[in-house]
Amino acid sequence: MQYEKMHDSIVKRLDELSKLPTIHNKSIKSVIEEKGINRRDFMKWVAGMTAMLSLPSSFTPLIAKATELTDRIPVVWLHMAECTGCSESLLRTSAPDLASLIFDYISLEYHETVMAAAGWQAEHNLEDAIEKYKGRYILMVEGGIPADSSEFYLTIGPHAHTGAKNAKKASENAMAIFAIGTCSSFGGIQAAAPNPTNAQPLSKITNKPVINVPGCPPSEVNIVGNVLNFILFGTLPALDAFNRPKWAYGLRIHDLCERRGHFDAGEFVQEFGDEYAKQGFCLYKVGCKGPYTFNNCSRERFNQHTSWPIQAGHGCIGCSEPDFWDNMGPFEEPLGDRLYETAMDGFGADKTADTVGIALLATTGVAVATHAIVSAYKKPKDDEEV
Ligand code: FSX
Ligand code: SF4
Ligand code: F3S
Repeated sequence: MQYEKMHDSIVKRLDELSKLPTIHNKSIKSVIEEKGINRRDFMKWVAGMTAMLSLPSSFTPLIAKATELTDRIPVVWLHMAECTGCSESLLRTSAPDLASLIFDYISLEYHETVMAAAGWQAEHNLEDAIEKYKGRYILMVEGGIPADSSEFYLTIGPHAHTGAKNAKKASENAMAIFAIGTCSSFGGIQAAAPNPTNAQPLSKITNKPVINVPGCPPSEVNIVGNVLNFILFGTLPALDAFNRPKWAYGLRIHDLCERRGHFDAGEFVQEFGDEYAKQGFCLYKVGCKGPYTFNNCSRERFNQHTSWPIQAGHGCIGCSEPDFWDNMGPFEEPLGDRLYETAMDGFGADKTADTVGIALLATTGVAVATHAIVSAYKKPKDDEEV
């Protein structure tokens, strides 16, 4: 019944969206065909997206339609202080997969890395896009934002507007706002102690609601999935204590990790390159922060779903958590039983969940460390030889 109602309201919303003008003369069908991707692969991708958004498979045709309509809602993407890894994650795959093709197809009105314009023209294009699509565009912001008296550490364009000024202005007129990447969500590396430029997350620059899509960088599916989710529902998704969509950040890396069986069996890599590393044992003792990190990397992976940090042999460094540079280090040592605390005190839509979540993390910290210590006494048989 709940799904029936949801289905009907999505159908209605997609019908309304399909009446809006399209910016392409081409359908997504012909765009993907030109790139040599057949309909079957497209539908496979759509089915995967449906599951990722935690929707039943009967919604797959609706997700296909929503994908078709991604060119009806204009997107403005701003760069602040960052490494452009978030855009790279999406656009610079060696053989563009569907997520990046769909991003190409989206009505991207302004994106400094991919647009042809520069200087005066670029600045003009941004003002134009904000004016023309007032109240109708999705704003995506990548990077931390130097604020207050340090605002001038980041200036952009011929008028040397500060990043904070641009972000604030673009936020005021946006229909929905996404902070893409950990820098924009939580400050990221720019905000690491001693935070010399007073870099702040986007949510501290605007009073409007911001959906955080952290990860340094986030995967392309989490970025495109958020656009699709907004197209489907037109409202904010269910968020966790740090305003991250639950469909993407609802579980810990540790919950979905392919090495989890080894963790439970007390089988740990003792140092990088040892015999246990070759056998794919758990990386907790060489610093994995998967038990404290909420993200879906193990399920979605990076580079066309090829691999992810733990598969490549290094522990998770907690890159989608607030203040991970300060709180999760040293990256190659276990967090042990140090309590995990976050500087984002009180920030978030659900304070109760926040308190419970942090208490859970603290308990997990102790439990995980205890497990690792206890299992040190029941090391794998040939441990002495290593
Ligand atoms: Fe870089 Fe984006 Fe990290 Fe930050 O990603 S990958 S430093 S999250 O803002 O460009
Ligand atoms: Fe995987 Fe890390 Fe958990 Fe080990 S500690 S199971 S490597 S997430
Ligand atoms: Fe980041 Fe950990 Fe995923 S380091 S990319 S959250 S595995």
